[in-house]
Amino acid sequence: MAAALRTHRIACIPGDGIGPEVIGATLKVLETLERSLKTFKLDFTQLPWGSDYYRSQGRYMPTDGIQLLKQHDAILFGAVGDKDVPDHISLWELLLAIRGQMQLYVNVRPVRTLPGIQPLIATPVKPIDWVIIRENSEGEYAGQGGRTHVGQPWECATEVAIYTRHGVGRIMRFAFETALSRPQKSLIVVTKSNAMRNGMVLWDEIATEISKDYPSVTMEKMLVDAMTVRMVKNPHTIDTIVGTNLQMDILSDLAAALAGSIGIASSSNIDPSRQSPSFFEPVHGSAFDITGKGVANPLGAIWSATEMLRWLKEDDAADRLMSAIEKVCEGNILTRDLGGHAGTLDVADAISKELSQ
Ligand code: GGG
Repeated sequence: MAAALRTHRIACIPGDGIGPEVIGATLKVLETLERSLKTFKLDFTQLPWGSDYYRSQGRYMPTDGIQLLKQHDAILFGAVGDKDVPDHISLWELLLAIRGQMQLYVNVRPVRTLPGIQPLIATPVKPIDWVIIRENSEGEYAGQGGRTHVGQPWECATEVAIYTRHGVGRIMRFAFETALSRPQKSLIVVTKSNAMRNGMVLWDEIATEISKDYPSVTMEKMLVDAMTVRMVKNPHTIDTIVGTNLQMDILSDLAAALAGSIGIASSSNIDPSRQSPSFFEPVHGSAFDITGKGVANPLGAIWSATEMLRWLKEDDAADRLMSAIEKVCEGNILTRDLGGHAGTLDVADAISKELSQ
C-alpha cells in the first residue's frame, strides 16, 4: 500500500503588482516538486487579498483574516503596494498586520552569491554567505506616534521607536542560536547606539548579557553606518547579522543588491514557537514599472518557498528546489535584473525541468 502523503495547508496571498506573477511561477515549480517526489502535498487556499480587494471591500483582508490564516501551516505571500493607495495604508493593513498580530517576530533574510550570478562587489575574497536577522515586531515599526497642527507651518509629527527587553531579548537569542548553527559562529549586532542613546543602548546591553550564554559565538557590535561600508568593502568578514526592524530592512536590500539583485532575495517571517503559521515572501515589493510584462524575477519568491519547505520539515524537497535554482542560474537562464533575457515563466519552466530530471 502506498504511504500517505504528508499534507501541509498553505495560505497563498499573491497580492499586488508583480506578486501574482512571481507566486504563479512559484506554484508551478512547487507542483512539479510535489509530482516528482510524491512524499508530500501542499494544500493551497488562494486568498485574493491586496489592493483590488481593498478597492471593492474597503479593507485589505476580511475581519476574520488572521483567524483564517491561523488555520494553515504556512503562508506564501507575493507583494503589497499599489499606485492608488498610500503605501503606509497597504503595508499596515496587510503585511504589518499579519506580522504583528501573529507575533512573527523573527525575519530571516539569507543572502548568498548564487552560481552564475555576478555579485555587485568587484572582487569578493569568497562568495557572500550571510544571514540577516531582522527584529520584526517592534522598533521603528512600532506604529507609535502622531501628528498635530496638520497643514500648519508648525505641523509636528512623531514616530516613536519602541524597544522592549522582551522583544530585544528574544530576537537576540534567536540570532545567537543562528550564529551557533553556522560554521563561522560569528554574530554582528548592529545598532546606532552612539546617537540613539536609549533603545539602542538597551540593544547593546542585552547583546552583552546574552553573549555570556554563547561562549563559542564571537560577537561584535557595529554601528549601522559602518556596517554598510563593511558589507561593500569586506564582505568576507561577515556571517550572521542582527538588528532592528528598519535598519535590517535597509541593510538587507543593500545585501541583496550586492549579491546580484533584490529580485533573488528571500525572507521568512517566523514565530519560532510555531503557535502561528510562519510566512514566506520575497523581499521585493510590487514593482509597478515591470508589472504585467512577464519579466519579474521569480527567484526571490521561489527561494522563499524553499525556506517554507524547510520550515515544514520537508528538507529533501527544500534541498532539491535550491539545487534546481542554482543549476538554472549556473545555466544562465536569468531575468533582466541579473543581466539575462529570460522571462518569469522561462525561469520557472527551467527550474521545473531540473526538478523533473
Ligand atoms: N514582498 C513583500 C512586500 O511587498 N514588501 C513591501 C515592503 O515595502 N515591505 C516593507 C517591509 O518589509 O518592511
